[in-house]
Amino acid sequence: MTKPLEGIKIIDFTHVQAGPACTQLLAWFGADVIKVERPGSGDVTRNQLRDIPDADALYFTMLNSNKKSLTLDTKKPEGKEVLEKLIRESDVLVENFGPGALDRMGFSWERLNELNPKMIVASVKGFSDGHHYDDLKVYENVAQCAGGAASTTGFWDGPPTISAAALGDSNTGMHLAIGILTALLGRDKTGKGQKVAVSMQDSVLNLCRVKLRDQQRLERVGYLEEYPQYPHGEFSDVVPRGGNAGGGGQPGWVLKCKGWETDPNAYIYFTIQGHAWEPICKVLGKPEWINDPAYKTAEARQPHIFEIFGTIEAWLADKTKFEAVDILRQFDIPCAPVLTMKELANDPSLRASGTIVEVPHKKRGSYLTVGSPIKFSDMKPEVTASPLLGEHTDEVLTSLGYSKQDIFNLREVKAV
Ligand code: CAO
Repeated sequence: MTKPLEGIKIIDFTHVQAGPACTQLLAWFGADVIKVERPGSGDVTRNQLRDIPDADALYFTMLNSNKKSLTLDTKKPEGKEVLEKLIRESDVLVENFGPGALDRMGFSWERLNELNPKMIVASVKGFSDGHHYDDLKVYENVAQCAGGAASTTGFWDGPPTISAAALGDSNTGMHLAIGILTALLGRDKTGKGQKVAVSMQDSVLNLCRVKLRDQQRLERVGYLEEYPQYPHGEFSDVVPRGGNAGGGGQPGWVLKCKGWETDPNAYIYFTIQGHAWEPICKVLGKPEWINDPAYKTAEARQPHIFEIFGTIEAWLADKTKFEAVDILRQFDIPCAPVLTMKELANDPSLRASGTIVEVPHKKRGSYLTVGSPIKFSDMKPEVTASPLLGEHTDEVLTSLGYSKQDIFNLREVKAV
């Protein structure tokens, strides 16, 4: 089966998570992704949090599948020469070095554009160009704080909180992938490459859009009626942390199920969607609430929403999270069990859909990873193992016209 991005050659100058997540996605969809790594060490994540001595860490294998690995010291003149050749015949270069690193290496946007005017140069940085923090190096949690996620996540009586979801890293990589695909479509029309830049702060903020909505509502009316602080608590002039409240017009909360005393994940998320109020009352054995003016509308329920959640928890006390959802799903009530990583890893539906995949690896045996979350009718993205460090160095150099002797010479000067 021909994959849509077949024939697109990508120089993957990325490391850690934000950049690799982007290029991995493009590789799944058929792009020829050549990861350029420093000889001897490679991407730092190969060594981070290893669970098997001498084998690439899961952090690396789970973000670099379907790629080739070329070791190249791009600070040495011989290495730069190889990189220039690669640039001349590639469609995209993706990088997420610290600010200024690519320029210091001698590959500014101007130089890259001169070497290959059709090439798209895609970058992730912590902050956008020209931002007053644009000199900062940034990791995930830094971005979550800078992008508005931390100040709006957690409970009102606790500190700003980081989400486990990689809002700063993988999310930024997904934004970059959209930018690259857009620039490729643009190139079809203009014949020209362009620079695509995504900042981690901007990508986090893009996902916190509704919190910026709330800031404006708060400034206009002084309160936010869907937050737990309403109507009994106080609002300041900034969007507060709302605990587990639903973000829109459907109040919701994380509720205890049978076994919560010993199992920290024996919970469901329960949403009180307006149209499901009648079935909710029937399930709970509270038919009198259906038309009671104190309960009938979302507005009337809000002042005592936690009393309602308490009643639902009493109903949940003798049901596991799975039993509860199996009952509630029959009544069109939006809900889900709080699933652990162990449960997700073994979920038969996720295995069947290719979202959780087991990948054979030369050194590790096999490992689990998250496959493509995007499904297509004409293509099933296949996940293949991440490359060993320098696994494809000879192959890539040969394809660039280097002879065996040339490759030997490059090795002698430690350029590859
Ligand atoms: N050959 C020779 N040198 C190489 C090389 C290669 N193949 N690959 C990288 N290098 C060099 C770079 O040129 C750079 O050198 P100088 O600093 O001397 O110019 C150096 O390696 C390190 O680059 P770095 O600043 O990117 O690395 P770091 O470990 O200090 O910082 C990080 C890591 C992630 C904080 C930084 O890269 C960054 O801020 N990136 C942008 C934001 C980002 O993507 N963060 C998300 C990471 S995922 O959590």
